[in-house]
Amino acid sequence: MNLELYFAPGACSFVPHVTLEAIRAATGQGFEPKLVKLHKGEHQTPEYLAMNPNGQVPVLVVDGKPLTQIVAICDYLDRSFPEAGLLPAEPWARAQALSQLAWMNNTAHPTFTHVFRAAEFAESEAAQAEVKKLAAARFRKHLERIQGWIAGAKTYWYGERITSHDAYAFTLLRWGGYAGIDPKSLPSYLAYVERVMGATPVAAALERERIRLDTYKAA
Ligand SMILES: N[C@@H](CCC(=O)N[C@@H](CS)C(=O)NCC(=O)O)C(=O)O
Repeated sequence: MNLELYFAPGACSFVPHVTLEAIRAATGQGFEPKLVKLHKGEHQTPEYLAMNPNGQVPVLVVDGKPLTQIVAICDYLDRSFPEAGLLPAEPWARAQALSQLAWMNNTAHPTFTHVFRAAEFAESEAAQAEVKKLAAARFRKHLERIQGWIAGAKTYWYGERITSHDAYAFTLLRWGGYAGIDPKSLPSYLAYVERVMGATPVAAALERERIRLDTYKAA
């Protein structure tokens, strides 16, 4: 199988990026990372839009065929490489895991988009500042919910194996820094993310993307 991942450093494409590194570690199946320079508009070219009409990362290309949307990509990778143990096998536990992944993707993630790209949601500077402030407060509640979910985690979200959930949890806490949320104010979430960052598949993706948990700047 030939796998290519279109990704941008620090973006949500970190989730399938880590997932593919976890698959490589568990099965030996490799993938080709394809860097997309968002600041240069590489996601808006006709060729890219033919793969993903939304003009977004990530795109997973499987034997020449593009697949978009993180939840679909993670589900596809889990079904293709069950030995990597990315999602629980038991139907109810699997549905719960997909429910959490979908919530991170369709609720927490778009809330952060309102912080990061407020100009797309309001015209005047004052209105944009208000959108940003309200979305940042809401985003903090989302991070607190994730902190509650991982409260019982021994090592990673699902025990000893790194999964897509760990990569999303890292990404959202990292984005929190841009929303003015100090990761130290979520101590058990931070301790968990520090463990996650030390795992081999995560460390490989962090290195390739050249990112760290350093987005928070004290006011
Ligand atoms: N629901 C989409 C979200 C994708 C998304 O929001 N991608 C962002 C990066 S985190 C992006 O490519 N933004 C570039 C743009 O919209 O211009 C998915 O799961 O793939």
